[in-house]
Parts: sequence; C-alpha cells; structure tokens
Amino acid sequence: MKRSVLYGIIAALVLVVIVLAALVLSPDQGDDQAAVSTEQASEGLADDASAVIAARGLTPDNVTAALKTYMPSGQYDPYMMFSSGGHSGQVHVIGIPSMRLLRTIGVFTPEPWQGYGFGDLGQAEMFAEGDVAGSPVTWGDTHHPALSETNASYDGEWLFVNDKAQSRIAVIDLRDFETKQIVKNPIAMNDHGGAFVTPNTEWVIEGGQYAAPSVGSFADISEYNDKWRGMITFWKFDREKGRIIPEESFAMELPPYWQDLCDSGKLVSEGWIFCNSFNTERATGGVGAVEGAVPFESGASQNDMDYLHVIDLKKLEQVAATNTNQLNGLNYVTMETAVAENLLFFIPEPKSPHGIDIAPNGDYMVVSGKLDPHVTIFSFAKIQQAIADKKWSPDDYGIPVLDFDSVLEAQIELGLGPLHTQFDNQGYAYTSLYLDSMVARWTLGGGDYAHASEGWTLIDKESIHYNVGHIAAAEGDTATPAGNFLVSLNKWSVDRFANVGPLLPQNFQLIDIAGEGESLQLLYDMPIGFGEPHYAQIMKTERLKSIQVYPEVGWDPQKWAVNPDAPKAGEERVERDGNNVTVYMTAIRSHFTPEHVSIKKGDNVTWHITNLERAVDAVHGFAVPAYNVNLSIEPGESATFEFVADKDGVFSYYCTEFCSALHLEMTGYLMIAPE
Ligand code: CUK
Ligand code: CUA
Repeated sequence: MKRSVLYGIIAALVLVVIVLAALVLSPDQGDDQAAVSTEQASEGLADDASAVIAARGLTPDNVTAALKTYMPSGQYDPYMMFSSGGHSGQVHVIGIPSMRLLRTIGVFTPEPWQGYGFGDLGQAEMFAEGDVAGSPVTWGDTHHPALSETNASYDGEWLFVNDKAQSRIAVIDLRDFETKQIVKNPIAMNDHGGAFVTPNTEWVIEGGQYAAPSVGSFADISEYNDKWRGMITFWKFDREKGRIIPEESFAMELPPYWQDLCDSGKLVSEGWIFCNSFNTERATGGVGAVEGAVPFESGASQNDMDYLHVIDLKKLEQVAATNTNQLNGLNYVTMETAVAENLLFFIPEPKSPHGIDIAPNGDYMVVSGKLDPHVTIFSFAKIQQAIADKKWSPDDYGIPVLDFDSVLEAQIELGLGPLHTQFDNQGYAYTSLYLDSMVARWTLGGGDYAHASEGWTLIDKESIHYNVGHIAAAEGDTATPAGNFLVSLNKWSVDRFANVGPLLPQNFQLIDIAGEGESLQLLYDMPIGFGEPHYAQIMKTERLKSIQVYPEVGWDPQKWAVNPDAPKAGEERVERDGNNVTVYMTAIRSHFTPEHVSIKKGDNVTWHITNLERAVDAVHGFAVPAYNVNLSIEPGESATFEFVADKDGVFSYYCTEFCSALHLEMTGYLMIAPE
C-alpha cells in the first residue's frame, strides 16, 4: 500500500476516534470551553493529526488508546484510583483514565512533603498507637485499600488499609486525605486479609496470614498444631468519631492454616464473611540439609484443596457481645465457641487459592486457585442449604467442612495462575492470570446478570505486559460496578521503560472494558517507581466530598476541631515558665510571627503554629534544621511540635512551600544560647 493511502486511512480513523473520544470524555468538568463538533474536528485537525501520527509512527490502535486516556489540561478524571503502595507503606491516588498521580498519602511511613511524621504532635501520638510490641516502627507494607461503603457502594468518606508486615490497620480521612488512626492488632504479628469492609462499614475486617503464637508469647514450632494459630479480627468502625474502637472489636481464633484474602458478603449474603486459606497442610518449613525438612513452597502446596472460611458474622457479633474471653486485651472468640455456636464453616477450594471475590449481587463467591487453572464459583444459596442440611464433616479442629459438590456452582478453565477477580456493569467478570500474563473476561452465568443465558463462559483474554497480581475495575468490587476501565497491577516491568537501574518500577496497565465480547483493549502503561502496589480500588470522582481549606482557623486535623491552644493573629508570643518555653506562632504570606525565637540550651519547647490563610492553595511549610522538624501547615491548620533544646546555636527556620514571590523571605531565627 502506498504511504499516502495509508495516511489517508489513518486520518479517517483518527476522525472516527476523535468523535468517539468526544463522547467518552464528557467535557462537563472544570472547563467552560465547549467541545468541538464533528465538523470542527474534521476541519484543520485531520492534517495536523495525521502529520503527528506519521512522524511518531503510531498505529490506529495507538491513536485510539491515546484519545481514550488523554485529559485536556484543566479537565478532571472521572475516576480516582486508591492504590496500596506495598512496602513504601503509603497509599497513592491516581486519576483514571489519564493515569496521572494526584496525591501520595503518608500512612505507615513518614512522608516529608506532607510534613507527615516529622515532629507534629498529633501524628506522633497516632504513630505511637501503632507501636509494635512496644517498639516504634516507621514503615509498613500496605496491600489492600478499602473505601468505606454505604449499601455496598462507595460513599467517598473513609479509606482503610492494612500493614501486612505488622498486622496494623490505618484509617484515612477522605475529607483531607490524611491518616487519622493506626491500630496495632494485639494478637497477631502479620496480616493479609484486610482491609475489607462490610457493606455499611460497621466492621473493618483484618484476616491473618502466617500462623504464629499470639504477640508476645512463644511456643516452639514443634507445637505448631496445638499452640500456633490463625486469626481474623473485626474492627468496629465508628463513623461519627471516624475511628476504629478497639474496645468494641473482636477476633476469632482460627486453625493454624494461613488465611489469605477475605471479602464481605453483600445484599443476599450480607452478614457473611469469606476468607481463603492456604497451607492447610500445616507445613512448618525448613530447607534441605541444614534444617532437614520440606521448604514451605512445596510443603504448603501438597493438598489439592484448601479451605474457604465462611463466617456467620451476624451470629458472631451476638456471641462476641457476651463473650468474656480476651487475648492481649482483645475480645477473643475461641474455635471451641465457634464450633459450638456454628459461627464458622469451611468449604474445600482448589488449590493454594489467592483471591476470593463476591459477585455484585452477593450471590456467588469466586475463588481463584493459584495452582489450579480454573476459577471456582460457589453459590451462596447452596452454601446456606448445605449448612441447613448439615452436609459436613469436621476438620482436625472440629470445624465443619461443607461438601464441595453440594455448594459448587461452576468451574471455568481460564488459564495459568488465576489470582484475583473483579466485576463490571455488563455481567462480566475479570480474572488476573499471573503465569499467563493475561486478564480473562468471562460471563456470570447465573442470577440476574446480563449474560446469564450464556452460562459460565470464558469470553476473551487480553495480554498484559506480565506478572499481573491484582486487577481493579471501576467500582468493581461493589454492588454497583461502573465498568469502563480496569487496571492491571503488574509486578516489575522488564524492558518496558527506560532503564533506571536494577530495581525496576512496577507497571500499571489501563484496559478499556467498555465494549462487549472480545473487545478488551490495552490503553496505557504507567510506571510505578515508588513501591509495589498490591490492590487498588477505583471510585467515581464525584463521590468525594473533600475540603480545600480547613473549616476554621486554628484547626486540628487529627481532632477535627479548633485547637484551643492554636495561636491567633495578634496574640503571637513566646512564654517562659522556668525551663518550659511555649511558642505561639502564626504564618501568613510571607512571614512567620515571631521571626526571632530566643531560648536557652536545655529548655523544653512546645511550639504551636497556625496558618492564618483562608485561600485555597496557601500552604506553608515549616522546617527547623538539626531538630528533625518538618511540617506542612495547610490553610487554617494549626500544628504543634515539641523538643528539648539539647543543641545550642542558631537555626534558621523557614517555609518549605514556594508560597509567594517573597517565599524566600518567609524565615526566622531560632537562637539557642549556651547554658
Ligand atoms: S496480594 Cu499482592 S498480588 Cu497481598 Cu492481595 Cu494478590
Ligand atoms: Cu510560606 Cu513559603
């Protein structure tokens, strides 16, 4: 084909996609320019666009993908993805479909730009609540962010995330995108099946991972079966207070299988909780000649079936309410009680499974068996029937194991290494295939789903770069999936981006899932050079109700109220009471008041700063060298830090945000005289 003919075809295609894009990218947000009409698009644009396409050597698919992801300057993404940051300990907020990084939220790890964890007293107290066995720990391994839900749909208010490394749960406030609470689980050292929420966020679920004796206790590994335990914890969330209430929370003792991911039932299955497990072999590891045993990787992969844990949370809540047994101060329901009260059932599930995901109507439970090429679908109605019929036999701990065949709905062979499943608004499900490096689309073959008449059928497989872990579809784990987009969260990224050294970025790949049938299209690669995200949730941006300026001057974001000690304009001062010095400082463009703070070595210093600004954007930072103080004080916020003046000298404090033309002048001297 002649080049000119080819360009003509491409130009025609461009026109088609421009029209499509004008429909897809609704111009209703943040922009007062009217969208161009089809005729306007065709005039003038075609020649320029085809020249660019030719110069860059783009294919028609490339051009379509570019137009579907491009957000013109000033337009907002219709979706926001909240991604875990793995062992960066943070959460990252990314616009969809543009894949623009909007915000990093400091969670378990101090984050300097947000002045998070560098002196602020409220934050220091919060971090201290998350101390592990009495030791401060300044990192975490975030795996599963969970947006708060109302009636099994996201409500845009709160975000929870777990720390796998230390068994902690953090509460993030989506009014200001700041972490407000870190809770350490007193009975477990690590977790994995968290955070997940119940459909109205009454409970934040934290499932265990590697069985162990409870925190602070020791039992030899030879006593694994009797003294080591798994766990699941239900943290009570108080929406009014915006906090988890440990005193109203409880845990349930589980056999020392390795519990994995969990999910909450919803709609018909509301009140039931489902968690995978692996290592039901109870392998205790030990490699080769040195330790004389079978390593975990093979020891924990012997059984063809592991156990899906099915928990009757409604009943468990009632039992926990009158339960007097405690472990390390946490209300602890034993396995004995669980068996006696029929709180816990197992279902055999193939094979060393990873993800458990509940279909949008709550009627089907989808298990991905890492070492099995199928997804296995259980029916909630059949589970209820099997429980009513007592179709079970006990495991070694007396827990009833339901009969596999009587609860099975379907199995679909998808490919190698199925891990996680998401759903859309068209009656399709999507499963990541780690070993195949693909995302499979299949039909929900029962219930009221749109493709039920086609049965449980594999429809399409889209190749992704490789090593996909989780996938996240827009609102794809709620009762109201949005469809449109899915992100494949791939591990590492060999050959995909310019070399930045031996530690490779991860790779998020955006996939268009809006069409039907075999229409999946890969749109965009986003390198993630700041952690290894595991799961992410994608929410409609319009659900957010976040603020831009704190409600009143002197605001304490931690307490969500005005701090009575917050310095006020005109009342700035330095007070001394013996060795105790209190600084009352304000910040407004472009000065701190006072600009001189003169104290003595050995003083105990409490320092309050209020940002008096009411304008959106007018953030000031505050940094003091040598004392490891670094704050971000957003409009209206008041912050406090404390230190002992153990070094004399002159320390220039300054504003770290480029806040005005005279930002460099926004400084002052802390003068600490020798004793
Ligand atoms: S896990 Cu990492 S890919 Cu922690 Cu949810 Cu599956
Ligand atoms: Cu305030 Cu720079």
